[in-house]
Amino acid sequence: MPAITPTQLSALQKNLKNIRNICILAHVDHGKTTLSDSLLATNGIISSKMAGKVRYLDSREDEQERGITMESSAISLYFKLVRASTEGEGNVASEFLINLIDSPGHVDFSSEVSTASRLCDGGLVLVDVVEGVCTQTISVLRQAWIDKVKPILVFNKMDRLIVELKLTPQEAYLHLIRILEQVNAIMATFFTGDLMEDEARKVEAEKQNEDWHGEERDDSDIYFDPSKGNVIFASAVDGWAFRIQQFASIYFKKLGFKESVLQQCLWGDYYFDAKAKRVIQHKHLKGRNMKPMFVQFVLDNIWAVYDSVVVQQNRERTEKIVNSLNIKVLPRDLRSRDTQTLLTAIFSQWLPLSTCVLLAIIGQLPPPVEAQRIRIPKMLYPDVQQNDNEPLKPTNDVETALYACDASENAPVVAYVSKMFAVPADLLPENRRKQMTAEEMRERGRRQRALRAALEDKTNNEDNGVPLDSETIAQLQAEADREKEEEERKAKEEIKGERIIGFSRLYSGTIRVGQKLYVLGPKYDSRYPDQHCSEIKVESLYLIMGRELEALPEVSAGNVFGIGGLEGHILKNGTLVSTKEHVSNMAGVRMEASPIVRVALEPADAADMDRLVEGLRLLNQADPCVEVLLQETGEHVILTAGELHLERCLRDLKERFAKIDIHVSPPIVPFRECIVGADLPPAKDTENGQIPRGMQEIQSSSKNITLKVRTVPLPELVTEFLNQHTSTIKSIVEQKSVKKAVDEDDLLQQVTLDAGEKVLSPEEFQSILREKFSEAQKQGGPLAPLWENIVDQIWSFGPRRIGPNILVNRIPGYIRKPFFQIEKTGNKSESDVRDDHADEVLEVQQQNDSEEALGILDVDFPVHTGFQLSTLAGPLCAEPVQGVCYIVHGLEIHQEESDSADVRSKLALIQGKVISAMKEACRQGFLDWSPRLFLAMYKCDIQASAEVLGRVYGVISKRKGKIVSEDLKDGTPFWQIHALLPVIESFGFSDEIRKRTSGAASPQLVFSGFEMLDEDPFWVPTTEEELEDLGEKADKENLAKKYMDTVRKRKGMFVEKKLIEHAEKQRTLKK
Ligand SMILES: Nc1nc2c(ncn2[C@@H]2O[C@H](COP(=O)(O)OP(=O)(O)OP(=O)(O)O)[C@@H](O)[C@H]2O)c(=O)[nH]1
Ligand SMILES: [Mg+2]
Repeated sequence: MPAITPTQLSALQKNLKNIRNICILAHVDHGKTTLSDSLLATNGIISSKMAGKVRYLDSREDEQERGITMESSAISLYFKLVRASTEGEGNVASEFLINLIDSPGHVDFSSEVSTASRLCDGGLVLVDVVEGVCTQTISVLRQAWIDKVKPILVFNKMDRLIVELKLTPQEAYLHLIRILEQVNAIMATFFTGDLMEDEARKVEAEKQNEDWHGEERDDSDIYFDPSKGNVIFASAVDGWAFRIQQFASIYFKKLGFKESVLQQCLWGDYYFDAKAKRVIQHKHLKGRNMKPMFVQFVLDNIWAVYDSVVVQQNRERTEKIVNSLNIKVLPRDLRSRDTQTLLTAIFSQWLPLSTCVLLAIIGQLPPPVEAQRIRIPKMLYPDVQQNDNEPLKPTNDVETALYACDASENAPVVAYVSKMFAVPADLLPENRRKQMTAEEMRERGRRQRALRAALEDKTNNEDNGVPLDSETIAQLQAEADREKEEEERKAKEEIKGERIIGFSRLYSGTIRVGQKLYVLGPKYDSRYPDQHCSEIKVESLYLIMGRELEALPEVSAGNVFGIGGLEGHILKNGTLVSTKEHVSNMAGVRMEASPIVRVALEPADAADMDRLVEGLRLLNQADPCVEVLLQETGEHVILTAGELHLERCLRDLKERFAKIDIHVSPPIVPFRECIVGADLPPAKDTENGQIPRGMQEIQSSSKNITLKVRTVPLPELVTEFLNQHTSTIKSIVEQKSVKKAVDEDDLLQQVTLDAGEKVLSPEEFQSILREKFSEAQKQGGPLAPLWENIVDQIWSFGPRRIGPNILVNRIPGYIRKPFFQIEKTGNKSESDVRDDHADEVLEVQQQNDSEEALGILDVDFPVHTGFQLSTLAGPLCAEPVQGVCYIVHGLEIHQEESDSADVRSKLALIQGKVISAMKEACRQGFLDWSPRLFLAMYKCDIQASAEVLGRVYGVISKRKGKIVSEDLKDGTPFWQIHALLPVIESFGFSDEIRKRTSGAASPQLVFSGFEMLDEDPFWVPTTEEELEDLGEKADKENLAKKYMDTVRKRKGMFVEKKLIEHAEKQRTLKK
């Protein structure tokens, strides 16, 4: 039971100054959940003896089994701070409410981190001092930076430096300095990144002759520095933590300094000259061998405790230390053989983790009022330069309320729902079984006693041969039975199913149960107030207490809470508002990890299909990252961020959402198709002379049109550029197609875009693209002349209009509008904008004289469509094509084939044939070159000690991975390995590594993009040498072919197979 009642908590919710909303962030396994245990113990939610062992916030069964957090969970904590009053005697107590969110560290769940940090004003960033800064450490720091979440750095697992690495205090100090430098270097990169953006804005403003209002940024307060109080040293398992401030307050009198002075020199290059009673710097040491003050006054003490308790297990010395620290340890604990108990007993009094962390949170992290002033403008206007010291001024009443975190009655309600989560319905407070009141219990006890007495009476009387009062007994018995039945019935009636609760933060106003609010979806745009918007009634409000929820009648601004009644209105995130005036959408969260692992699902029993569909609907809602699709083939497909995420989703589906057995297809991994021309001659000899490679001339089967298309590979640097700027192309296409067909829009929506990609303006994009092509021209090669002027002739990008392939128009006498020229649609009437894109043509030399005859404009769009289709599904295994340029050199119309009246009536048919002809031309042109497959790759980070290094390499190479780098981590015996691993080979990789190294190494896999597999899937040995090396059948496995065939087989496409493997043998058998 919490030490404080929900009523008290909701009173606390109103005291804005004393609220802190914080999250715990770190790389996987750096101790987040363990640390939060200690904080929970202060509220009596778990016993302090068990803190660090139960990992209470890992409430799922699989989280406990694997020891990995998979969902972020929140808890509200109460903290009372008693301070000596500044004026005169007596103490002042202040009460604080801390809403804490524990987030997962595994990359598969990085979306949970972004949903958590959005709701918080501050964060604890943990670093395991042995592993140091890891990949996720960097990304959580970046997330905090983007969301303007103020961080505190926690050096966790300090005990490992002593017990495992056996460092001396001096060595440990140097080690810590190094990690701190690394973390600060990362902060500096974010800062310079912002500076560069400012610079770009300034240039832009100057270009347009606007005044530049930007101010100089100041980076002094973004760094971590123990003397500023934003660095904590901790050991979450042993339950201790300190900031140097604590030691300063212990020592300042003894050493005769001011406390504030000592605070400044307890960390850094300062030494204490005991004789002169002075602090000196390194240069004044004059060869004396002295320890830095941090070592002398802080680390040495802690090392001494570990030394006597754990290493030497010397009871006398321990007792001495206990006495000198002036703390009391039970004799039982002192005698205990379990060193852990003794350690905890000492540290929980000397340097209690919870007090230190809570004080740091209260002292360093801003309350909602302060935080919102800076965070909200950034959320509303992410593209405007902002200075934390002088945040933007509100421009209307809603913004005023938001910036000030106005909790008053008439302030507009604005809340942000960052994710939806599922709770078993029987855990909701309204469904929980009521506890019996004391009165009821007494009454029940009385009746039971009466019954027992009557029964005893009966037996006694039987012995004595006295007739019994059977009626009374039967009556009592029946009553007891009825009661029992009643209870059972109630228990059975337990509410089944799952409820979806919104995980939210209220930024302004007060919400009450029963209130009506508008829900704005992520696509809501204040210019179209009726779209993506609906109205709901608040069904319930909850205080989130880990796995339990407490019902609340109302919530006021500045708090994190749960809300019921959003089912069917919000899918993953959204904004809740009480008025539609002046509000804007806060829901535009960017995806950190794009889901890459895709599986098809079907129920084990076909009759359960409905339940699967329902389960998938719930899953889609309850998980911020999963994507659920119904494919054209009728297959249900889910996309997940990785293997572990997939596992969790399946478990949830099977056990909670669908409650059925499910068959899962092997994971489907995407490929890309591409061509290279390295060792092929640039032109082919045919009967009619030379034809350039990739050139195809194809007549449509309706015979109306002949297309001449040349397919060539794009220069690598161009492909790379296009791949990096998908969202720029998307935004250009969107600007071009405003008001055009709606379904196109949806096509674009299906593409998940990378986070962190900067959207360029069309002009910028065009000029960089030009540079890239001219660079490619300079590099020379047989294709170089093709790149001349190509940017002006771009017709389209594909597939889906935004992919990394280009369609180029070089039809003589046919000029289209430059792709990058965007008309302001304002002065164009809607009828001018045509679906078929003919409005983008500038000049046509019409060869025909009659209006009716087939013209080039009629087939413009079909040619474009043919290109889009053929790049969406390439010739190898119908996967998307990348890095290919299709140049339309000619489009000849054969008027004689059809009379003009006929053409108009059959236009649709003819257009269809043109699409197929274009597709065929692209396909054949593609196959004229040497095709290649691109594999989706994972970037893989592993830390391993030298002993298991060999095994790790073994597993990586078995799975066709590549080592990119390997370094010995400074000051530790660990190697840091970076490798690339094909996604298709990665299933079971983590488990295999863990097994082979007995758990000593565990990899982190992050999707890193596509990489070419340099092998032609159609290659067979032809020269004599190759035949000699490989034999006629080329028994050496062609990996590209293997992958290609796997995909073809899965898609039900034709797979070329050798039917007879051992023909010779069969012949011998026949004889
Ligand atoms: N030696 C030592 N081990 C610790 C400390 N803190 C945590 N651990 C251990 O580290 C492991 C991971 O701890 P967790 O708290 O689950 O880590 P986490 O950061 O919550 O992990 P994820 O949520 O999965 O990212 C557990 O085995 C803990 O016992 C510490 O201070 N010292
Ligand atoms: Mg955890």
